[in-house]
Amino acid sequence: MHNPCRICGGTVKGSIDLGRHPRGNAFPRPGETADEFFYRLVVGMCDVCTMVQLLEDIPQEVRYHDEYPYHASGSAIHRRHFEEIAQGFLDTELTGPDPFAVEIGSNDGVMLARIARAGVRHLGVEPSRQVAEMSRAKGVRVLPEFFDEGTAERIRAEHGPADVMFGANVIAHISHLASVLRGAALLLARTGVFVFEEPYLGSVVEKTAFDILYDEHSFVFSVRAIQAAAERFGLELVDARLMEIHGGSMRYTLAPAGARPVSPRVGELLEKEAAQGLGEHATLEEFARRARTVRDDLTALVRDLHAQGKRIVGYGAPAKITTVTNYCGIGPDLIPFVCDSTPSKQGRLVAGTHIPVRAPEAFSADHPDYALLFAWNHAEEIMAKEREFAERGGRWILYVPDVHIV
Ligand code: DWN
Ligand code: ZN
Repeated sequence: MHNPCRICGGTVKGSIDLGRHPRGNAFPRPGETADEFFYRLVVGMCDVCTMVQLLEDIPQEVRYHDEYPYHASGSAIHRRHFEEIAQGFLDTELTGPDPFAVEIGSNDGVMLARIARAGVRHLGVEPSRQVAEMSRAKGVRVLPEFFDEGTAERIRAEHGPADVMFGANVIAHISHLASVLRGAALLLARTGVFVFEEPYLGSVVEKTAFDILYDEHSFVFSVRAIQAAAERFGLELVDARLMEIHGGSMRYTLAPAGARPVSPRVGELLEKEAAQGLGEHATLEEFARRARTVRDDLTALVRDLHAQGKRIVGYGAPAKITTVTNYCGIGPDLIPFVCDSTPSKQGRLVAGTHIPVRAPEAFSADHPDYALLFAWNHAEEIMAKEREFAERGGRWILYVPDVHIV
């Protein structure tokens, strides 16, 4: 399978083929599974600019519908993370006479609420109605649209240039990334910055985190690919920092070309990426082989425990659960339910495999023998919350970076 690159037109060769999958965040209601949408989950790298991308693109209106169920403020660690980001902007970038901040995909307003409380001009650009309403309730101003260069032009005409543009776990979701970058170049003040953080290819490869691959992640960014993409649209990558959040994300800072000094971190990370072979097809092919091993090991373990009469339930229903359960063929026969703290996911089913999602009380009311941790990036927070489970002899099953029991 080959496609033209969405950024530079080069050739993208499909190196990772995980087969047919439903949408990661579909979470259908029972009785709504008859005509689920499936696509072929194939990921590859551009042979010119090295951007890693999905070969089949799912229309954005299908993905970010009115009932988009993911709430960015669903974890205490995430809430703190986004409040710190907002405070950082208030302290360093939003200090001029009448500063203006724009967030692309502002979700439930977890970041912008802090900026709104400080009385700073801001605008969230968020097409999913329910989460946009949640942010309005926090005093956040929202434009209910998808961001592209047309939106950028209109925002600039109405509000003037932006001192800060921000996006978290959203920029890599936008298949018209070229238009987003053109829009950023249009909307940013000469002294402004465009900061975004997204799951990092280096961490995904290092951890064999194949479950980060699903319809929403049109791209998996690397420093090298972002530097090249920024350059094409009059922007420059001036900083990049690796963070633990979401199992390994990179925070990129772009500025108008030549406007800011470039941090030495950028060069250091580029060297590290070259040593890791991140720009090579062979690295993705090796990743695909390791993903198959994880699948075989996890399926064997779950089947074996089930055959021994052990009760296993799932913990956390992140979008990632859709990839891993569909890829491994794990359904309600092996895992009767998965618990998740997000009210909009409870009472629904994991797309494709139809494992029911229940409230966390279902877990604590009747502790199983094993809990398969799908929200592995929140392991610390969840294991601390569910200490009693382990104290009573319960064991956690993890599959990142390989299958193991703790
Ligand atoms: O790009 C995206 C990223 C990176 O975030 C989005 N497309 C959506 C989202 O992906 P995800 O769904 O994999 O995100 P999380 O944060 O790993 O999801 C964690 C899930 O676990 C949530 O549904 C909430 C749940 N949870 C829980 O039930 N109890 C989380 C915590 C911390 C808990 O204590
Ligand atoms: Zn390319």
